[in-house]
Amino acid sequence: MTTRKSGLGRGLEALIPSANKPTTDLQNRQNHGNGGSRMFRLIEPDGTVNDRLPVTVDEMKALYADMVEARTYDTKSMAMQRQGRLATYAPFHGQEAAQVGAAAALHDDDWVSGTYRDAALNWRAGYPWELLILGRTGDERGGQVPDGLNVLPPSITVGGHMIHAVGLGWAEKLKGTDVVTLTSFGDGATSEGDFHEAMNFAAVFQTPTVFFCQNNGYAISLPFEEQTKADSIAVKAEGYGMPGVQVDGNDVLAVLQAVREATALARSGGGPSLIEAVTYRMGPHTTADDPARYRQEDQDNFWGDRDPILRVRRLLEKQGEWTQEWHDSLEREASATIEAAVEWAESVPEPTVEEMMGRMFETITPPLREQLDQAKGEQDA
Ligand SMILES: Cc1ncc(C[n+]2csc(CCOP(=O)(O)OP(=O)(O)O)c2C)c(N)n1
Ligand SMILES: [Mg+2]
Repeated sequence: MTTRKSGLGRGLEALIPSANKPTTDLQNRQNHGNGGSRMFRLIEPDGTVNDRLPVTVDEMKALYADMVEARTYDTKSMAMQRQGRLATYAPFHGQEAAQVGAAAALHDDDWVSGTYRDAALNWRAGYPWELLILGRTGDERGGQVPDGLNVLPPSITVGGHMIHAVGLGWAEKLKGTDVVTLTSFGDGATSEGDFHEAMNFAAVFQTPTVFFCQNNGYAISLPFEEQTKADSIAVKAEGYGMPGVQVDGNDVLAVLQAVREATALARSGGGPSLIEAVTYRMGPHTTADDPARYRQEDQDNFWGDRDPILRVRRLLEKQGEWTQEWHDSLEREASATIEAAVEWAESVPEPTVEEMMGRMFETITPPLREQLDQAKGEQDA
């Protein structure tokens, strides 16, 4: 699974009856749904498996390697931000399974429209580390998507990109292709009007859109239970007339399987669906945040034991497929890859003011022209 691949699943409905039942379980709500019997899961936190796995052992190991590489990027980015080499950074530590699993289910030409926290999703969907890092250094050329790659630049505006995703899906439907769009967003984004508009439009027009919510428990400091009075994000699908399913977002195979089924449904003309991947943001909201001010250590410990990489390691260990040497070699390779990408990004010459201001419009607007002249004047002075 080195490129985006997908397989046919059972049809998303198979997962829905249990997932959509409302829950009154207090513990479930405190853990924003995790641990509940209604959640679709293939790998238990201790590494035991519930069902036939949808991948081969080699594919499982490739997903593990991808998650290790993604975490290496995340750790390096945090360190670089502290060194003043990157602008504000939004870590995805803890959400690797959700992002890698979702991307692994896509076809090469499917659209991906995600957020500032979706670097692993975008990378696994084909966006080079080099450009992701360049973008974080503050150079907007990092947001210039390579030709032929159907990945949108990350949306900083919470929720706005879901509407773009629906439009892209609608366009693909009108063109008669079987390309689908996956849009990734957080629990907080479901309180935006854009979420409602996107979900409603997608359902009414039956666009091939997969709404992929990474419910990581928080919108900055606001916990899930203060975000919504619904029992889950997944149940909201029903109000729009589309299937919804809650999956264990720290189980890479459950995510892969759910996204495969949702994309298969969309590809075959079955319209949109909503997947809630229940996960946990292990780090701060961004490098500008201090989570110690609003959450407890035991919460972090609870989720630390549910680490998505550790879970696959436990599974592979049970099958005699994990060794420390293998893991160390993956980390070494990942570090070399990320270091090379950093070196490239830091060697790119700074853009000129003409480049910075000349990209937005074919013909530069008068206010921009004025700013450009002023900037050039200051440069020459
Ligand atoms: C429209 C809009 N409102 C507010 C913000 C400020 N803001 C940035 S991230 C964020 C929280 C989003 O939480 P969630 O959707 O759960 O995503 P997460 O950060 O947890 O991945 C907010 C309110 C914004 N960027 N855009
Ligand atoms: Mg969140």
